[in-house]
Amino acid sequence: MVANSSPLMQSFRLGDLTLPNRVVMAPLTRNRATHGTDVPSDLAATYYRQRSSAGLIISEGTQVSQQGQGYVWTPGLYNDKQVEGWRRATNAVHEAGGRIFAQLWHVGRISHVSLQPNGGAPVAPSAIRAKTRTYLESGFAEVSEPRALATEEIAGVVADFANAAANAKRAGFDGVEVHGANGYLVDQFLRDGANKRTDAYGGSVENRARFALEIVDALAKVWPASRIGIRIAPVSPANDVADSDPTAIFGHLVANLSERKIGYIHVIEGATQGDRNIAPFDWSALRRTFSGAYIANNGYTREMADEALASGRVDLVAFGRPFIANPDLVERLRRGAELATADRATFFGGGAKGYTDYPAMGEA
Ligand code: 8OZ
Repeated sequence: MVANSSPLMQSFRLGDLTLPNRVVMAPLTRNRATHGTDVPSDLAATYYRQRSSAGLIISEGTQVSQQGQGYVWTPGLYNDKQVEGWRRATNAVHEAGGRIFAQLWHVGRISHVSLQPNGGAPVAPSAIRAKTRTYLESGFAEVSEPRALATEEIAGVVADFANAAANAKRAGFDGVEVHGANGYLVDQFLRDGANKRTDAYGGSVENRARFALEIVDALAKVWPASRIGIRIAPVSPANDVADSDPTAIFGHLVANLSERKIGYIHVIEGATQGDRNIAPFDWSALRRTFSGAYIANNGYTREMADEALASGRVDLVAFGRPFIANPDLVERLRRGAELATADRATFFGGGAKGYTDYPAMGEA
């Protein structure tokens, strides 16, 4: 390894964990779980092991229940076989000296009846269909019409997150991240374009943040607060969500997360996988609202990351797509080496091709 004074290569204390560098592997949906069971395959263990030089790996979105699934072949974390599959992956990462958190995911209305228990309607805060598509074994499809969760049902969904968090512990993960971004269930509750409820989970910012905070409180019964993170995307239009005042809802949420002393917020700045400047938002102000670590994400280059880290505006930087074709991304960033480009055709689904066959430098 080449000695390097780059801020990206400095170690970081995340609670009681020492991350050897500031490079986080962002969660990446790859749709390669075992067909029919949604158990992570042995290929997943290889894939994550190859990327274990990241300061921290955040797993691909992992559904907390069958109801929480919105795409075909995404892995779950709600039964023993899935726990066993994930244990192979976490063992592989730990043997290689890495750390990995599980991203806990419930898609809410971004789903299709064919993926739901008994072919039922996907659930959402309100019965408003998103204008977006999902993909099934048969290919892309419009998402199904959702039904609104009854107030009495919400505790059960929170319990599914808690159960998956306990399973994450059994599976050997180092912590958990709530998927609160990209228009999935937690984000649907947060944002008033998707949440038209009139009960204690809708209306005011306090009410719309209640579901997210109840999940975090349930996770904190299973994990130390420092091992809990949440991913948010305050202004992203991904999956057809919008809010009339993102600063109000996300400011309130993050202030309350700060009181709970969770480990980090993981913030997609701008449009997911898109324009960082899609809407004005004061990321620095959000960061100052929070006492824990700030993981920045969205289109960062090495130069942008070093600058953001050096300024103190961010603590860690998550890279997503660059990790697909660069298993040794940390070493490439360290050296300022060229990055390989991933083949979009193998992003989602399939086997080893485009998943575990990208070489590290010098292996090609
Ligand atoms: C790409 C394809 C399917 C899902 C997200 C979990 O955007 C996803 C996702 C990304 O957060």
